[in-house]
Amino acid sequence: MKGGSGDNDGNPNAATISILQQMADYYGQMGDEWRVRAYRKAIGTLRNHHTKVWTKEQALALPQIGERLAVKIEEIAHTNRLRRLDNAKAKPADQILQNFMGVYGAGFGTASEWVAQGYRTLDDLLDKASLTDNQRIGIEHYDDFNSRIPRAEVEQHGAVIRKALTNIDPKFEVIIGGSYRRGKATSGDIDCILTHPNIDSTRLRTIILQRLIPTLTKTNFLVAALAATSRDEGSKWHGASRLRHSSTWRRLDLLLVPSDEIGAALIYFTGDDVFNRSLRLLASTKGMRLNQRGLYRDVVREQRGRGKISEGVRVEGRDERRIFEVLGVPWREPGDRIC
Ligand code: DCP
Ligand code: MG
Ligand code: MN
Repeated sequence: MKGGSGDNDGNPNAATISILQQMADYYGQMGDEWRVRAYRKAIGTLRNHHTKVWTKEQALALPQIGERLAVKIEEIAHTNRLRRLDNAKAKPADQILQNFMGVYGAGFGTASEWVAQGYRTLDDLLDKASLTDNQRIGIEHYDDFNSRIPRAEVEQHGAVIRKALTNIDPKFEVIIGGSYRRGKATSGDIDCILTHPNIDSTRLRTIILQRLIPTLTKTNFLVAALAATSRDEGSKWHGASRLRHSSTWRRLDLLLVPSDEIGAALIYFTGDDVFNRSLRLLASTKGMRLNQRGLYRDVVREQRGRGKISEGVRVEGRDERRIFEVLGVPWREPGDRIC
């Protein structure tokens, strides 16, 4: 219930009334009718009062205003705001932001924009916001994408991909990485490395994009394609998959890796992300560079800034253990790769 601000015009306590009204609205949303009544009474009193109320004592002298409200009235009169209201406003906004950040593909920036545009719920977004196709998918499958996937189901998704891929060529290999490889009981998504002993990255990409993805889309296993990238860091495909007889969509990430990079890719895709960052940092302190394609030596960096003059020479890419060795780090089982 909004207090019409118009009828407070000219009232010396208009600013105070407006803030008290916002508190009343807030408690109304919380279902705290007792406080709503207390605020309404105080507001009524102030509406009928024709001098500005500055102090707690002045407020207490008026009818229908108790100790706690009197303190608040004094705070508002002197600061033009009420910390309690700021808190009340901040908290839900924060929760909305958290909620929006759970939409696949929406980071802090997008989520903040949605909040700033006044959207409060996922339904608001679906009804009113202008969304990309992928954002719409992320919202429509919000609960699916934010629920954990049991190991057994992760394996079933992996098996579907393995079957389709070995149908194309029996030498293909599918390794499930991410939190699954670290031994977690449940995963946030399914991270699959696809590799072949003698197919290079370009042809790998062609086969996956032109044969595997269309095949698995036709059988309704793949239900959404969310992103495909091909950069220095390697080829990735992000999408969603669904098991037959299940209506739950799962987030699926594919990483396409030629065999001479498989060791570095395994390290990268096993994580966790913090472990990866610390390993990369360690490499750089030793004049080396680690990325998802390999470990490089003789990297020459600019004096200032982070630019590189020489990319360096790749010393290892194929052998996961050997990368640890060259780095001088004792081998860590995937399950121990957390910082
Ligand atoms: N990765 C990384 N840095 C990132 C994101 C990912 O190094 N910013 C690497 C490490 C992760 C792996 O990729 O372990 C897979 O990324 P996920 O986001 O799928 O993370 P996890 O599989 O570790 O956890 P979850 O169960 O949430 O999927
Ligand atoms: Mg994962
Ligand atoms: Mn992932």
